[in-house]
Amino acid sequence: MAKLEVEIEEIGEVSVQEALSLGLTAGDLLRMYRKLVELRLFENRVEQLYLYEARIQGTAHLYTGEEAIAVGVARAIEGFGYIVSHHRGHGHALAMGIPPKEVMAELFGKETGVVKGLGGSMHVAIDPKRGALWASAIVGSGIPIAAGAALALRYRGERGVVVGFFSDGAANTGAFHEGLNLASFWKLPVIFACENNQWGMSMPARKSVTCGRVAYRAAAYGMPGVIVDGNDVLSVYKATKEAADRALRGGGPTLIEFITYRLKGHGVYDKATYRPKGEVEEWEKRDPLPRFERKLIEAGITTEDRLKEIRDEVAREIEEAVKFAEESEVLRFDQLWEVIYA
Ligand SMILES: Cc1ncc(C[n+]2csc(CCOP(=O)(O)OP(=O)(O)O)c2C)c(N)n1
Ligand SMILES: [Mg+2]
Repeated sequence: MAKLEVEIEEIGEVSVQEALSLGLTAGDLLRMYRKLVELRLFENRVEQLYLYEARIQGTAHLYTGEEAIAVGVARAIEGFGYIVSHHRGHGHALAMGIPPKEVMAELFGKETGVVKGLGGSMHVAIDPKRGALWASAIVGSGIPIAAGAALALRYRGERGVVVGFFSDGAANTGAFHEGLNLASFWKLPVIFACENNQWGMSMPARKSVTCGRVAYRAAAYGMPGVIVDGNDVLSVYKATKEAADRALRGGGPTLIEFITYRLKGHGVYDKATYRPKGEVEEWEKRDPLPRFERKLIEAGITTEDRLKEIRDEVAREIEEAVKFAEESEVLRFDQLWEVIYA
């Protein structure tokens, strides 16, 4: 009988020492910490604005708990990378360098928002000049789009890599299989970045991913599969850098499964009572922020006082973003003509 070989690389926790040997500087590590804080405090504030202050309408899917993925990926592809995002994209947008005030204004539906207030929470990670190509709330739809963008890079002769973000639920859509197969067939410079946050709405990934691990599916499409500690920003960086280097060398796509956890409900209004007792507490012990703080202090990169200063600075920046968003105007009705393409 023929046998399918499934060889999966696993990347566990990466030390500060190893990260420095991979080319990151102490300054880079602190900038990554600042970004992690920006993503976390942004989402904390957004939750408040929706749930307790009722200052934003609609809904939002928070990235809380998954920050290490966006931050590690964005750092690893800085200068040559593009991303395709999805419905949980606030973190992707901020990690790619879209200013918090523009993301916040988009949530408020204001013309100063990333897409003029016309897209809202599920379309904040769209800013091509910063490498954020596209975001769609249609689950899985970004996967073949990421492959298509990588094909465009090939056609233009541009040196670059596209990262397509999606989560465990999306790995069960037809678009996933179509996108991976085509990318492998054409050896495209794309990284399929599965943020396995353990849940697709109220469906646990342990049930829906029938072969156990999303990364195993890489074998079916003849590409490397990697399982990564998605709550360790340095592991995320290392895995993404390896995959990006391979793609730039013409080695084709990689499927990376980042193991993480959605610390909040599916959307801001979901209390997630379907989760087993104790699960959140277990994952809180692996929260990417305190973990990175401990590593930085233990490695002598910084002090608790400096980290607190960073957190305070970022908190002020988020408050300014809220003020900016509130004081901005909505797009005028007659300006709508400017954004109609067909
Ligand atoms: C094609 C499609 N089917 C269903 C939905 C409704 N829906 C929105 S988010 C979601 C769950 C997605 O789970 P996952 O891919 O794990 O992403 P996560 O929410 O965990 O980030 C579903 C079913 C949708 N938006 N698009
Ligand atoms: Mg999920």
